Amino acid sequence: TSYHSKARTPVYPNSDVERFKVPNKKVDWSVTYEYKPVEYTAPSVLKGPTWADPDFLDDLYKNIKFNSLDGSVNRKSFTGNYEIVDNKPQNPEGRTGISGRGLLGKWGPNHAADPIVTRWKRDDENNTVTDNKTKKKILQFVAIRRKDGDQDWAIPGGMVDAEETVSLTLKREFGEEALNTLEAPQEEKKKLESLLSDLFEKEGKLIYKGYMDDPRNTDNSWMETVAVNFHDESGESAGRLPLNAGDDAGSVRWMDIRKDLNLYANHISLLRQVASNHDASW
Ligand code: RP5
Ligand code: MG
Ligand code: MG
Repeated sequence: TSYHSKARTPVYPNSDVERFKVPNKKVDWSVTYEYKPVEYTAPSVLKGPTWADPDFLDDLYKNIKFNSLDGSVNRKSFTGNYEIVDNKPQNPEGRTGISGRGLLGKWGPNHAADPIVTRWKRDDENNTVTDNKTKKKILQFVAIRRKDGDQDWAIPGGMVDAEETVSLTLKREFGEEALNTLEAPQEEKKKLESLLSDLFEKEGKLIYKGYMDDPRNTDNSWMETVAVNFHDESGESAGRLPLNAGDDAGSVRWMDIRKDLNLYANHISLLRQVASNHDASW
């Protein structure tokens, strides 16, 4: 297994900060290593937007309740209790070459949700399409192209806002990034809202809950996600959504799921699970 490799990409996203090199064998905190991580918290985070925690040197830092539900912020990790070392949360997956928060607002876990909306690939006659090699039907998911970092294609996920339930985040982020609900005119907004409700009211299938190997992760801040699959078997509901990129998405489209896709973070492993659940081509 090669966990936590995006969290060690040499140059930190949206910056020219180079991570201290961490070879595979030195990722684990229990392995001794002459380790001097580079301290980095992005200026956008240090500015103190509402979604960001106080800085380490701020008096308010002491009020943060790690490993618990801290007011409206969930600081629990899906990985279990994380260590607090020198008063800072320690990445449960190991070293990343950077200390501080980088682009992430929260010390410790930063919770996100990933809606994986799928349909079967169909030809002009509306018949499902089978892959020549695997002899299995090809599944498609709604992919967005991120505007940050390497502008990778990704699942249209996003951060769980304060006071928000994960199921609301799934629906809201899909709306913002794949349907551009934020910029839709009032009338249009209502229509999109009802399409979204149809799709997200049926219970999705939980794909994953846990640590996400994200290029923004640091030794003290990391992404965790809940990924849920919403599948349109007939292709007549989600399959016909009016895709329109918005917010953090530069483009959006239906993308064939295949094992050689090069996607953001560790999104490919979520799709592997989805393909397997549907016995789709992989
Ligand atoms: C990834 O970052 C998650 O899997 C999710 O897709 C995404 C959330 O961050 P933003 O899209 O809000 O930047 O780790
Ligand atoms: Mg978003
Ligand atoms: Mg997003």
